[in-house]
Amino acid sequence: MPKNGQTQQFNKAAFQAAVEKHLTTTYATTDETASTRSWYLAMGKALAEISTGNLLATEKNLAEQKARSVNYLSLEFLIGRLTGNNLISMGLYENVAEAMEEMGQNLTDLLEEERDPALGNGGLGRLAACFMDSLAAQEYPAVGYGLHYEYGLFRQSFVDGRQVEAPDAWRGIEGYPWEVLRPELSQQVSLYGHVEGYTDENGVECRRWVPAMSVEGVAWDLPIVGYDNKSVYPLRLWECRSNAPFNLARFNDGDYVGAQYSALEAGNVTKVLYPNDNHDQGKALRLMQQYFHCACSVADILRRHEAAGNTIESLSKLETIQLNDTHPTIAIPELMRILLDEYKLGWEKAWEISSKTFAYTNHTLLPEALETWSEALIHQMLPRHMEIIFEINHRFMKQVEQTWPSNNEVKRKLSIIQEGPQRMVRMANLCVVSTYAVNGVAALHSELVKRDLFPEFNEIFPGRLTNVTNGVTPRRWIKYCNPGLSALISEKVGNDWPANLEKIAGLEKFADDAAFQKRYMAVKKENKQRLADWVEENMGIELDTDAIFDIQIKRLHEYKRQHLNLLNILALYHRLLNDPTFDMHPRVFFFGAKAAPGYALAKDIIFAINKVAEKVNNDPRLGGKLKVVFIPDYRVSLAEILFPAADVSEQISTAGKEASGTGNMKFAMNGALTIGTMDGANVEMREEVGDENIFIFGLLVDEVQKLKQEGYDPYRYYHADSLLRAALDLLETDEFTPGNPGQLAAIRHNLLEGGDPYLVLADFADYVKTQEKIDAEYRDQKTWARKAILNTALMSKFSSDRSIRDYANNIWKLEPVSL
Ligand code: 6GP
Repeated sequence: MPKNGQTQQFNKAAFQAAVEKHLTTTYATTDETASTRSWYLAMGKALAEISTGNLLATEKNLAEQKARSVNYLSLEFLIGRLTGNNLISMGLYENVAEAMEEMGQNLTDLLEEERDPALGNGGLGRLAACFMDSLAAQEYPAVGYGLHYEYGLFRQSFVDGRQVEAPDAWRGIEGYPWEVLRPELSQQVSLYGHVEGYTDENGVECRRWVPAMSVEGVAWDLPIVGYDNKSVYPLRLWECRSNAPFNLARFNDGDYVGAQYSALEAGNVTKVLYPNDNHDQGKALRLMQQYFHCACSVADILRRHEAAGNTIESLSKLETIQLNDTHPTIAIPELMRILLDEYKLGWEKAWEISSKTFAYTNHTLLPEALETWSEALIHQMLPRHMEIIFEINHRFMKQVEQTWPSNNEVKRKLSIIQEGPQRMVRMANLCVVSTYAVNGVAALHSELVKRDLFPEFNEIFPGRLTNVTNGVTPRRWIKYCNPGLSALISEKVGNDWPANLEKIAGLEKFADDAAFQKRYMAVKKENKQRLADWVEENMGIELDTDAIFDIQIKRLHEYKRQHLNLLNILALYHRLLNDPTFDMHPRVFFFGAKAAPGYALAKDIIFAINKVAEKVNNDPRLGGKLKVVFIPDYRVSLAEILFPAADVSEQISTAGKEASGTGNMKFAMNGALTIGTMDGANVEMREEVGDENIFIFGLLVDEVQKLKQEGYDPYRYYHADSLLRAALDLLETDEFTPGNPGQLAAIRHNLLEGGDPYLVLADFADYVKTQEKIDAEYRDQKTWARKAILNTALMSKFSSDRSIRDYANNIWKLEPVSL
């Protein structure tokens, strides 16, 4: 049983009274008339009362103990539904199920009423959510700082196979029951204006920012409940509200209407999450979002620090700020500005504090994702910050000159300012120069960060560049989403594994146990049935759970190569129809993916998969052997059904492109076997499970680089491989778009004339061969079960608890503090 204090404190009658109270006073309904949704909301509010109390107690305790904390700054937190997960962490799942049952309500139905807070795009945002969970579970003092977007990631539907986006008002009209407004924590954020010099009372020449307008930042806290402990940490999300009249310059000029108009614009700052994954769009409003986020968060960190009676000189001893990719980089010049202009510390002192406070995580090597901002834009919106960036660069360039005298090439490469017709600020360079630690997110990725992205930085700042391999929380991604497997694990290794995933290795010795294999595979079957039921109910497609469930779920991106998967499907289709000797075990290929609304080829790939699905699923000639299911509106709550149901996990990015991946870990924990390239964390997963228990294929990083250097010619593969040719050529016919040939041709065009930038054709043959191997091995269910069990047993390294301990021990130097 959990040792959780909260379970003991739970008073059923008081809880039920709180639910009743919220039904009437908050949602203006009664237990006779209330909808399931109102019951869910009232229950959520009653639970939030408990967590808010613990949040305030945690806050007080940490301030009193002067505990060192991490501040995790991220523009994205893809938390998913909180209610079920928080109930598990609070140790109240059964108690609340019973309490609600007595009130005539079924907990499972109530949980289905919650809409996912989709405040992130993909990997980076979901990692931030897992990290908050692991910080709280291990009681490493932490505050998560993000934005309270009015609209989360768009909702996706398909109209004639094409992606259509709709706004996601995730809070509904009633608001989100778990969030609590913190009116006392509001901040004012300045924008635009100019910088002026002045002489202070001691005759010292100073600079100060005279902003032209300000907006208000309002704090909402979401509770991150520690698993099996009492600590609750805030995920603090800032909402932008306009101050009216706030455009001081225009207001004073008499432009009253103009000033109000800008107020409307400022109200937009936190309206919507930018829907790009691994891609920088460079819009002014995005820079405003970033600055708004950083200004509110840095001010709040300083407020906490001072309220606890600490001096500014001790800031870096008590607080560390982790930048989740470069999106919050502007926090660096913001802290410098405050230390220089408000605390009047002088450059050396301010720099010493600031550069010992910040650390930065890099999440991608893709050039199109590396952020740059035009100097002109920063200068206009944040004139003082631009001055400070120049000064940081000026001092850094002197250091470069000392290390590489008169070497202009190195200077050009390392400079924070990129020269050209339009000068740009390179945010990653600013981060590396201004932080005490820079980490990649998997061993291979961190090596490539050192070798290819920042080799000179690695020389000039020895030891600064390091690795922390990603992980995922076993609470949400095993215990909550896979109750069948969880029960089986607990029976064999005891029930404390969710907080100590090392324990799961105890399953290894049952891998060959026939009775255990049976039960393990029975759980898998139930999970496949749960997914099949969802698909039938929501999409009207009937599935056979004896088929191999093969799943690729992640953002749609060329580098992730959903189109490689598609080409294999087309090859299977071709062979089933044309080769009488060809046989295959029935297989269902599942996809789940959103494409950035402006990413045309990604949308074409979605369309093509949907069109192929339509045909394949209804073609009697295939004898039901091949099914394709593209799950619409892929999100965390659907992931919770998909991961446990997978037999095969698709992790097929071009080597060197996927920094880590985290879905790969969730699949393997839940007993899916990976088909994957030697990329990201696949490499370390292979180390853990052994080569026999994972299906690796494709070019290695160095082979990819070599092939590109030598001049890659996709036509060579096209001409040499008749199966590949057949698959590609199908895209030009009207086989899947009757009467409209060529509707799918854009993909073929990109792969042939377009030069196939992600080497899909080069990896095709090996991929097909490896899929055939999987087909053969699946037929031997005993061997398959053994491998699946070993995957679960050998995944403990990939708990985000381990990742967070690595950060805490090697980077942040944090100690746990229990409540
Ligand atoms: C992602 C990486 O693509 C993925 O490989 C990694 O697992 C994840 O970050 C967490 O580290 N990157 C992004 O989502 C992104 O937008 C700028 O990077």
